[in-house]
Amino acid sequence: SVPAVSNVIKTEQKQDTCPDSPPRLVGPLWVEFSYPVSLGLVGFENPALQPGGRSKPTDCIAQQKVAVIIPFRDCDEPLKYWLYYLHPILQRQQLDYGIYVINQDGEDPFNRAKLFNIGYAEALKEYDYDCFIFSDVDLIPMDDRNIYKCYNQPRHLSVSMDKFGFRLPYAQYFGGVSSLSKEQYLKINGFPNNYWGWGGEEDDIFNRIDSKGMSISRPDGIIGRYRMIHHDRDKNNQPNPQRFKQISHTRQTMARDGINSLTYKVVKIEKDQLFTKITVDVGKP
Ligand code: UDH
Ligand code: NGS
Repeated sequence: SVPAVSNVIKTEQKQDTCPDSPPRLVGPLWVEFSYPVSLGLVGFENPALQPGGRSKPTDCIAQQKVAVIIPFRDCDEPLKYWLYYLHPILQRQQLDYGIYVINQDGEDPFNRAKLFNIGYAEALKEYDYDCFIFSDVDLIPMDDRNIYKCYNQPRHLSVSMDKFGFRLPYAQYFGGVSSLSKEQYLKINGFPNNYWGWGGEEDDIFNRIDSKGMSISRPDGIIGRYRMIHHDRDKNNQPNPQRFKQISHTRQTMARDGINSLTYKVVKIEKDQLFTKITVDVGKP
């Protein structure tokens, strides 16, 4: 009946959009990796998480729907710390978010940028995300005012990393943690699929952004501090010898190499309480 319908509308309108400055942020954070953390502990400390590492604010409507994409292979220890530190931060930031760990199957050279593209595609199959965070598994923000959302321009979040002496290694550096809205991502045709092994792919992404007339948005060097979890360089992630040649041709290749040319096979999807793990066959170099 008519009265019942209007009642429903009233209840749905009760909640306001979350504020620009989330009220429960604390600012600088203590981040260290000297004691071990377990997934059980992370689950215990984050009881409100939904399967797949999903969460949204209960007291307001999140400004953005954010998929966090993590490229992954054989990095379980860093992942535990990442989940331990990031879940509480992302909840304080009042985001409607999900965590997607994109696990490269097999032993071929690692393909970080392609894993990001796959994460973008797979996350959108599940929910109407409008913002994508692309994060290495080993980077932990040291200040929760560094908000994991999207901005007017593509955002570089990890501007002040401990391993670089808390400054940018070079002005165009776009590695570590970044965010692009769906619109910004599609404008650059996503990321390259052909960077096998270490290096260069984030410079290609920078070139894509630059060539489309966008600029890089960044937090200041205090809010943008990060700690990196120490680990050994992986044997299957040798420097890509093609990378310098490749980044010199981004402007010619980007229209045909990107989200519009992405091919892969999903091997397995696992829903943990703390994250969604998608194991994929990315093909061969
Ligand atoms: N990555 C992995 N496993 C790898 C290589 C890379 O998960 O074997 C992911 C991870 O999210 C990492 C990111 O890709 O943070 C960037 O990797 P990188 O090699 O460019 O840079 P980094 O120096 O090396 O951070 C990460 C090596 C991870 C150790 C794996 C132990 N088997
Ligand atoms: C540049 C690489 C980037 C890399 C950055 C920092 O030289 O991919 O160093 O590397 N670009 C090329 O090789 C073309 S790091 O110190 O983190 O190992 O991200």
